[in-house]
Amino acid sequence: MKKVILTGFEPFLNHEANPSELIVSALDEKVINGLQVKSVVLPVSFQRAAEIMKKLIKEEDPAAIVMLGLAGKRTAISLERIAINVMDGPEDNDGVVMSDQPIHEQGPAAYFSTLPLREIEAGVKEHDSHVYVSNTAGTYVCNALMYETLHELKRLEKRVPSGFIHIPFTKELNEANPLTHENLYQAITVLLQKLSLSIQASVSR
Ligand code: PCA
Repeated sequence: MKKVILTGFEPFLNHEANPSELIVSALDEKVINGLQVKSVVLPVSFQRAAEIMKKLIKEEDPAAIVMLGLAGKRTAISLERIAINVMDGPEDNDGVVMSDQPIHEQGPAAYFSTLPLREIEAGVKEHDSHVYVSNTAGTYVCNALMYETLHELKRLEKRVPSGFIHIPFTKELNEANPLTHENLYQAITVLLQKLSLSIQASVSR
């Protein structure tokens, strides 16, 4: 069966929980439209997250990669369009601080997501309006993971749809927010359904 790698992140900085960890854990081993979910919770580490992802790509031979992370200041699901070649931000969970560093010295300025973003957006919107295509994944570990993943897939000439989705804190974790854990679980399920349909369509073309 075709496999999708679904990653989330551990808590970081002063956050007690990371909703991306909770969502990917709840979806582990589910089969969605013939796509088997392999969930992995990554450390919020510039170095280790990328290393684990490269190992997963090699060992799991995925048909798609969907990475989730928390954007604590946002209230909607952000389908990230682009990852840029910059690391900058607060210290990661290894205590490492990156300031205006390139991820790959000789790498391109940016990579675009290869997920069918508009199809996913339309699918999720049928259930919930809190979703949009975002033009910045920031410059912290999430952006770096997206960049490293797309860079590695390019290096291996592996054409599998891959990209990053930022999710907000659930209502359970921040009462002011509109989306509950159940809402986010449903939205990511719809996203995986759309992705599976898009993979099937590209195989039969
Ligand atoms: N969000 C952070 C890193 C881990 C996470 O869940 C980010 O947006 O970079």
